[in-house]
Amino acid sequence: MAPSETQVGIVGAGPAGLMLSHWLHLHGIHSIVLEAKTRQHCEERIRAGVLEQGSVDMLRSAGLASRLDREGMRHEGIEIGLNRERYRIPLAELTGGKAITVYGQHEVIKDLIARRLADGGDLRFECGEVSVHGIEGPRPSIRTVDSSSEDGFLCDFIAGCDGFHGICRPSIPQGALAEYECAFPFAWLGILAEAPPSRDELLYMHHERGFALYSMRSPSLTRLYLQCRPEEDAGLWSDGQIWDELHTRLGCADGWRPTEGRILQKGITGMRGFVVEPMQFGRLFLAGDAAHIVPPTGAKGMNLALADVYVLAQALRSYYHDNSTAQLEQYSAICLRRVWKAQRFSTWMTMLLHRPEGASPFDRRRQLAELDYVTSSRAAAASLAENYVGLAMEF
Ligand code: RFL
Ligand code: PHB
Repeated sequence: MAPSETQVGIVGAGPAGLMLSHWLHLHGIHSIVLEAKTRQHCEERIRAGVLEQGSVDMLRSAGLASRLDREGMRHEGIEIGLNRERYRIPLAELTGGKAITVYGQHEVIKDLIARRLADGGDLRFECGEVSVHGIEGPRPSIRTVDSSSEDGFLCDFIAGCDGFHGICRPSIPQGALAEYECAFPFAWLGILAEAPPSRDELLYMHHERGFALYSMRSPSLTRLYLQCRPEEDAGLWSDGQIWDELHTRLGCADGWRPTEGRILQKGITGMRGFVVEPMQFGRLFLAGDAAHIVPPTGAKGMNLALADVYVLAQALRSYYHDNSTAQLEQYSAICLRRVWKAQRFSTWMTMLLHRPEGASPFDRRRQLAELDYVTSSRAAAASLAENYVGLAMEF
């Protein structure tokens, strides 16, 4: 069978791949998105929940925010908890009016898929085994193979938007990219509960027994996390044990505690920092989790994915419309400046709030002093707020 042709072949239908495809469409550039999983799986996978101000502005400017503007929950502050007390970080007040919006990643995905299909986009789900070829040459290709068929796609460029466990990054010859990695000695046990949120803002709680996070997804769904050990099995935690631990860690001196509800999902999320440099090899460009991951404490992963593909789409536009490769050559350097700042912030938030096992008495006191500083100094809170709502996009 003759291969299909496209200008940009995109591997992966997560936030990075779908958003890139939409931007390219707006710039008049053809793309095909090849996704291993089913559409339903992509639309139901519960992951991130916090959009930076810049991500919301970007979705609006791309014409993708009508449901986000109706259903997204704009939060102008977050709370840091310490010693059963809550301290508010007034994000909007400290950043000239910027805020975050709580809107599930799967809702962003649903909006993007619906819009790409309405615009006649070529999205292919359940692609079987996907492989990339000829990335060093002028005409790379993508091949998909399943039990009944085989397809080929000739491309000008390939965008590897296939997440941390995808095939694009490992297709780059060994030694061509530098890998930087940091493993954290904790994980999160996350639950989704059928309970209306009983606080208006997110609560990041430092507790002797470990970190806990109170978040939400909608007026009827709460999302909560508990610091646990990386090797733990979510199935070994009974619902009762989870609620007991959440009450112990999140409960406050004023009597507030999370409202219980039926637990709809539970799972363990490992925590690590990872970056490859550069985020490109030949005609293969990596974006989002395929190129970098951050620990979730800073709520940055999905936002970084959206920022990467904004830069990549602009660079591809300049290639096709102005016949210039200058922006494509700058793609990795531009993204990495933001990625490393997000990596710094996410690591700092993680180490500020978690309880490391075996910390020395010196480190423990230093950590408590840092929490005291962040919750009492306007300058320290302003720095947290500036990073949390998202640094300005740079080009
Ligand atoms: P994704 O979302 O992983 O999408 C990659 C897609 O590629 C597909 N794929 C393949 N397709 C074809 N062939 C192959 N060989 C393939 N291999 C994989 C996959 O099926 C998938 O559809 O990557 P992308 O687009 O780069 O997006 C990154 C984000 O998903 C991720 O950074 C965030 O979810 C991280 N994250 C958070 N980010 C935030 O910005 N704010 C948050 O509040 C936040 N909270 C979180 C998070 C991630 C979490 N987990 C579960 C890791 C909370 C948690 C608990
Ligand atoms: C979430 O709601 O899933 C969430 C919120 C904030 C984080 C991480 C995850 O830092």
